[in-house]
Amino acid sequence: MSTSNLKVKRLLLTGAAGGLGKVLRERLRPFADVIRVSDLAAPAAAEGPHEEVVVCDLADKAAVDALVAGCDAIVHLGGVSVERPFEEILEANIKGVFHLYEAARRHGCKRIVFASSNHVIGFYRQTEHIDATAAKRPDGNYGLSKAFGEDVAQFYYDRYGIETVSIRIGSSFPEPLNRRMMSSWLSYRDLTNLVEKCLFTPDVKHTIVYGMSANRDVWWDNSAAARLGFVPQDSSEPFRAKVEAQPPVAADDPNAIYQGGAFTAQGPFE
Ligand code: NAI
Ligand code: 15L
Repeated sequence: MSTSNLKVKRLLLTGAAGGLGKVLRERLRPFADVIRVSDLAAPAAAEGPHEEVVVCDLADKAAVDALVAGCDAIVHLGGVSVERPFEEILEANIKGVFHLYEAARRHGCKRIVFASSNHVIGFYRQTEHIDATAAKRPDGNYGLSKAFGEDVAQFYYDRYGIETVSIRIGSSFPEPLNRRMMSSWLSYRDLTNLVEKCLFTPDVKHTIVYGMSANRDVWWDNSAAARLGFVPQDSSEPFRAKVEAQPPVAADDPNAIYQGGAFTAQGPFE
């Protein structure tokens, strides 16, 4: 179905001071009367009455409760976005996602778009082709936290009817930075279009999709995203010559073996 012209009254965007948060703060503007932008690090000041800025630590249950009050939908980007010691991941990503869903339950917020990650399935090899129903194979503390987030989303749908689309984002940057990202890259335009579909497609229950553009060589069957009406417009192909001018990657480098690349070899931290 067409989701154009649909609008949320008040949309909460967490992680708004981060890389993708800054992008989506601008690009989601047409899809909400008011966007409440939030982060632990102070986001830029509100640009007008269509924005509300709230500094909030996702690990703080009471603060998250107040943050979610009055919001009709949430795009949840906030949290630690790289591999880190468990204690850091625990606060931002494990407690954080739980606080968010609890607040959504208390305040009757019925739609969440959760920024999950390819690191939920990072230990699959780049020679394997999987869809979103494949068993999870997290590649570290960070991947484990995103796997937990997806399970929280499923539970809050089954128990309370809160709908979520979990996007296992590949690599969303202005351009692919290395050979691995030729497969995992998601352009900002495709990210925005996908988030729009995740916000407005009816009856998504808990759906898991991959966040990738129409790249040439892919590891993921993204038919679940296609069912939401997502049609990627971009591809990593225009960047191939630039990326392949980089020094070759050794055959035993995790970046050449695993879908999760270097994340599979980080840690332990003590
Ligand atoms: P980022 O690290 O630039 O942004 C994350 C934001 O979360 C930061 O501004 C940070 O201050 C905030 N944050 C961290 N701990 C917090 C806490 N306790 N309370 C409140 N805010 C906190 O990451 P990026 O690239 O913008 O990613 C956004 C989301 O998408 C993250 O959840 C990340 O895990 C996910 N993702 C991103 C990918 C990418 O390629 N950019 C790939 C896969 C997943
Ligand atoms: C992620 O989950 C990270 O948040 C991002 O910074 C990239 O490292 C990305 O995965 C990736 O796998 O390229």
